[in-house]
Amino acid sequence: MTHANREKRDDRLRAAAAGLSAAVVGVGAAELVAAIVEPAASPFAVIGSGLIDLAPSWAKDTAIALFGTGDKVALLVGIAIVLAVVAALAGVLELRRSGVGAVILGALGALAVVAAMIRPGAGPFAFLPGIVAGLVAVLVLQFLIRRLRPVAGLPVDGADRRRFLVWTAGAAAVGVATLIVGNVARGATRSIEAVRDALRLPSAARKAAAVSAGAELDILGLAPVVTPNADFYRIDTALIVPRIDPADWSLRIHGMVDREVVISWDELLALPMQEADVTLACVSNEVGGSLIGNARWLGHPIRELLARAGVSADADMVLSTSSDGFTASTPLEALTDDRDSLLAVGMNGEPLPLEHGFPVRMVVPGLYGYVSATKWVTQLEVTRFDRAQAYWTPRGWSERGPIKLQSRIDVPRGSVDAGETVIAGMAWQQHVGVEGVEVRIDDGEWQRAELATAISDDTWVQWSVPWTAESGRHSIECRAIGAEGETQTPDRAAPAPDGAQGWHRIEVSVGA
Ligand SMILES: Nc1nc2c(c(=O)[nH]1)N[C@H]1C(S)=C(S)[C@@H](COP(=O)(O)O)O[C@H]1N2
Ligand SMILES: [Mo]
Repeated sequence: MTHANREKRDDRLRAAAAGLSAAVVGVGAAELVAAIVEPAASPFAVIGSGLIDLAPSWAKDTAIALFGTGDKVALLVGIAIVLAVVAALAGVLELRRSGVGAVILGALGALAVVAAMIRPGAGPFAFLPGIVAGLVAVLVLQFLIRRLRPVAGLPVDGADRRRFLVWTAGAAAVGVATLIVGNVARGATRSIEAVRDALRLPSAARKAAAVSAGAELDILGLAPVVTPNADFYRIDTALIVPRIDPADWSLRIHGMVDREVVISWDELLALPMQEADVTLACVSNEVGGSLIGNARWLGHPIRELLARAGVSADADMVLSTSSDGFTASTPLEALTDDRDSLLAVGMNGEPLPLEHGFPVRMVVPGLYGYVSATKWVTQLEVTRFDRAQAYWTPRGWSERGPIKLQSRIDVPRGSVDAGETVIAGMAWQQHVGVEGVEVRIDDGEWQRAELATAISDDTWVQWSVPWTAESGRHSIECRAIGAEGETQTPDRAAPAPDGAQGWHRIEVSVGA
């Protein structure tokens, strides 16, 4: 390679570094501005949320399959990688022709502005972080690239290139520092956590019976029958957890009603509260998966509030909306019959954790979360299935989502010593109930498992079978029997469109 060619290639690398550095400064400045004016308008958050909303159901399922509940982190890392590549390219192009790289970075800023402004619940300053990101990145890019160009006919020399490097590294360092400050600043606005911590929830007028001692088999490796809040699965489209001050929260019930009802936090808490043990399950849960959990919820029956509004006889659905624009379509009868459908404020004796819908969410026994369990709920529109669609319906999921009869093996897992051991797991069909579980080893005879005492028909139930394990490899399968006598179907189905099905089968190796 000739000297001139090598210089050219090195300058391209420098220009790429300048592009990267400009992007880091732009993003850092935007995060800082977002932390001050509107945390939810951070360019990363709004572009990520936009991608989540655009994603077809197969993409969502693939993301959950690959990354589990780490899918959001994976998305943010993905965006960062794409941004880095595009910014480096913008640097190289800017060196070749002034203005080209600037247009690219400016366009990225514009994208962030649009994504921020079309978010449901966008505030008046939602446009600002994106504008700041674009402007700062363009100015820094042009400043740095100018340093790589001959001035007044004098070629760029070694000293110029060293100065360029210092500027580029310096800018990147400033960018990283602002990024850190911006994120710390966002974390420092902990006021909602403080409000939550200070809350005292009213005690229940209708308490749930104490969980019977027979409900918990206490087997190592078996899921506990009541899931601690910290271990409760989290699934939602919210890249940034909504932060709602209860003082600002209200719920509006409208649509096909005799009179609109608006209820504030204080009004809600003054109503009689009820406890209910309900197992929530995600429609995306694979056979044997862990997107399911059980909690004791505290809330006011939704039925009572709907009665207050007076529901039209033609209505057959309630479209619930969250503060961040998610919607769920719940069959009206699931909210008006005698089941414990709650407007919940408490989870396992605490106010709802922020990620689980603080201050108020819906909990409906018997339906998958995507059609019933709206977190951060702010509106209930009484309507009809032929008039309105919920978030996941046009994305390939059924408009109705009753929970399927399912069972899962939790232990043993992987390998076990030969001799006396135990096979144990969970079974569920909320609001129907489970009558039994059967297990078979190496495709042998089905044997009946011992069922723990179910907390209620609205919760999952533990089961176990003693097993004398002989060394070698074995397969274990389970199937549940529903309270109405039907056996869990062996026919496999993927989660989309209305929930996975099939028997859970595991392989274990038994050591000598
Ligand atoms: N606001 C809002 N509520 C939501 C969702 C969402 O994306 N946004 N996802 C639903 C889905 S798909 C499920 S499975 C449950 C999960 O509730 P959890 O995260 O408390 O376990 O919340 C439901 N409520
Ligand atoms: Mo879900």
